[in-house]
Amino acid sequence: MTTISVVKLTTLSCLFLSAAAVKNLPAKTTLVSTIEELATANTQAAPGDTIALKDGTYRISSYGIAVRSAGLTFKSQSGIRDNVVVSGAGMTGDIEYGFWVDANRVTIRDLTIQNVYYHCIQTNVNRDSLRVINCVLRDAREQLLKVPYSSSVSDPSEGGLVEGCLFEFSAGIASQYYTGGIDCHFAKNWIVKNNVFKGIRSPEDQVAEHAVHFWNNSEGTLVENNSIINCDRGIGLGLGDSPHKGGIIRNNMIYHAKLSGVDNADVGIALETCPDAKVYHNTVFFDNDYPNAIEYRFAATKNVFIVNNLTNKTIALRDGASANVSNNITNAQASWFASPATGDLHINSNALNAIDHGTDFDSLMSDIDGEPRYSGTIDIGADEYFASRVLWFSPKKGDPFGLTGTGARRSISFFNLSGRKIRSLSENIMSGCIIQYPGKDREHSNAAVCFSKLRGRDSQKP
Ligand SMILES: [Ca+2]
Ligand SMILES: [Ca+2]
Ligand SMILES: [Ca+2]
Repeated sequence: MTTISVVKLTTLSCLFLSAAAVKNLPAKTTLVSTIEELATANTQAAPGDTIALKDGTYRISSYGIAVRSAGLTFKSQSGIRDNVVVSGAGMTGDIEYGFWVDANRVTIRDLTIQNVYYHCIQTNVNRDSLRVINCVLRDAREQLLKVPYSSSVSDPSEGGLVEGCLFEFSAGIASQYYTGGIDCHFAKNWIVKNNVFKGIRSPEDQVAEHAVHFWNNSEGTLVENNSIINCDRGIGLGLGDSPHKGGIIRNNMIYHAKLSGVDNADVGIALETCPDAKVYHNTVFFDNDYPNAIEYRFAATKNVFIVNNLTNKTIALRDGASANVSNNITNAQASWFASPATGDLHINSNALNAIDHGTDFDSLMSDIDGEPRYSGTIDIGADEYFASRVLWFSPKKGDPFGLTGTGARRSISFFNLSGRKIRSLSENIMSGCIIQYPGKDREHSNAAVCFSKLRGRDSQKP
């Protein structure tokens, strides 16, 4: 019998990504266990090679690891990022970078990179298709990841991906104000997804840069499914008169506590000189006194959509901007969330104003967890709430399911991976009974079973 239970859902996007990641297999893999072996392998690597680091600490002896061959991959052999630490000499030490990337299509994954003077990772200008996946970037004196700008180069840094990483300061605060998480100039079509940012904060009077910031003629950035906790500023596209064009900010959770000591708490999401952007399905909750969760600023910011966001602060027009602002909630309560103090802004059954009150927008099919959103029952904010969890499976006709939980009326629906409903049982189904999959044998190879949300009064006591 297949028992319905709490299951961590594999995201739709991950399923598709893993298929795409199969191509471009590396030409050669070199295994290293010391910083000297790493330096030699890096010097001798041919384009497309992989350098795999055994578990341990790799203390950089000068400058940083300069990557000059296209298509190289640096990764831990174990795949466990905490077990392989690439380290400088501290935030005031003489090691400037973790990785200095001066080549296209470089991948850095499953590593910890920390304790450097400038940046854990910096690219040269116009270096395309950088991928930073499942890394920890910690304790740099300036921004943790940097893409720079040069007035003499007219081709942007394109197609970068930063996914599944942790950006943080081990003290919970930076060493000086001129810092940030990801700081990208003149970048085009980057994706920043499924990352966690903690304590990107200034200890001085001036506010730090954002956890995620794209500006200086950047374009088309997608920022989704990130958690941003106690950072001075959350996500910024553009700054002042330095523009960003287009871009999507969606499914992010941004929390800022009321902190003791220095606290430059500022905005959660900022569009500045940023036309044609879309900001939707974000959750921003502040326990501090900053009045605005989302700001759109300056006259060049127009044709912008701000939809289905869940906040406890204002969505603020500033300095002559214009936007289509609709179907947001700006009076969210702490009791609606799983654990605001730790930045967990998943909603619970108290969030009745948010649950199923979202609108269809931009064909978004999933939430911050990768759980599906279905037209007609879309929640406002980053999290789609399910009274019961969802299970993906490949059902055969007659497969039995036992329902757990306390007795309440439920209906049950079956969806395919595209989110289309393929079967449903709408009669009263009581907990403890056994139901059978109603479809044909192996009719759908990747179907999902989903208990529909309980309606009305019942929804408060599932
Ligand atoms: Ca380029
Ligand atoms: Ca819903
Ligand atoms: Ca969810």
